[in-house]
Amino acid sequence: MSKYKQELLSYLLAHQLDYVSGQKLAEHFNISRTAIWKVIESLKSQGYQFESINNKGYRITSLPNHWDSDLLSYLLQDSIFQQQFVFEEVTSTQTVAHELSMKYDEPLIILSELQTAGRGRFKRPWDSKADKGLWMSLVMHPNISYQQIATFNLFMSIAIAEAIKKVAQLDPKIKWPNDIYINNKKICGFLTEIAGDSDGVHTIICGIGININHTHEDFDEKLRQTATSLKIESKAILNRYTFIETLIESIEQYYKLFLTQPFSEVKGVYKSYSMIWDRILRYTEGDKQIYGKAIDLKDDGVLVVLDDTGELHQFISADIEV
Ligand code: BTX
Repeated sequence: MSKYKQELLSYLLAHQLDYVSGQKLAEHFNISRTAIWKVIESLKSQGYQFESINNKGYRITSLPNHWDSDLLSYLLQDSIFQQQFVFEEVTSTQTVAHELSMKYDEPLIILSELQTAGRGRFKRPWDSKADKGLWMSLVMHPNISYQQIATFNLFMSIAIAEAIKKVAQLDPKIKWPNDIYINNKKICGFLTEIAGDSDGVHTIICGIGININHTHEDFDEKLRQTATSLKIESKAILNRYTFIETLIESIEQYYKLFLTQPFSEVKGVYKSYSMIWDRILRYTEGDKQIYGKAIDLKDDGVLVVLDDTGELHQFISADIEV
């Protein structure tokens, strides 16, 4: 792709409401109109759509659905994630993120169209079809204690739920500790891995999987019973760039809060999204299994569950059957 692609794309996106003539672009970039035309043709082949009117010029009318690192870097230019890595296929963005986190000190985004070995917690497989979802790992370098990391997932859950609500006008629910559901089906799972030393946690690698444009048929028979997507729920195809822009903004907002505020500050918001509150559910952690009702979420992230004999149980992470 032409070396002018990123600059021309940024210019056209910044003037998305106006038509920009080939002549004006040629003068602005000091290249020929033929060179401009070639870049535009190549953008079209990548899935960008243009409206072009004689004497007026070009206007971008639609963004591609495929991940394009130039477009991402334009949309995320004000974000803390200035380094983005986009792949067609990886085993798992988590694995790539671990490797890259050793080389870079700044926050990173790793995205892939397809994961061949996407993973959930306890090495459970995460279904990651090409072009359908958002399979992403974020690398952040905080300077926090091991104790503080316990509430990270709580802040991230709110960030993801709020982005889904804002973009798709749906009613997402948080399933503690690391899932988002809509209408009792899982739309998102995320997992947090950390690296640290005797001073505390220096790296967080948060892997987020969100089903965006899946139809029922895109899930295998078993997942069809338990999984859903933004498209299935909102009955509309969502542009993944619109979603990622809002998601990253929301994550940054809650990441800042996580670094500066105790969980108690957002506990009310968290509880308003929670789907496990005051319901008798099955909790499994290792060998332990109980039926009970979640009655409190402490400031250190511990979930307190009351079982039917009146005994209290504390969980730091558990599988909950809803
Ligand atoms: P989890 O262990 O809570 O959820 C895994 C379980 O969710 C699976 O056992 C299966 O039942 C179900 N499942 C698998 N795929 C899907 C799907 N696409 N939609 C809904 N349900 C599904 C949750 O783990 C954490 C998942 C994180 C995935 C991201 S994707 C980017 C990053 N890279 C990577 O390898 N993992 C993370």
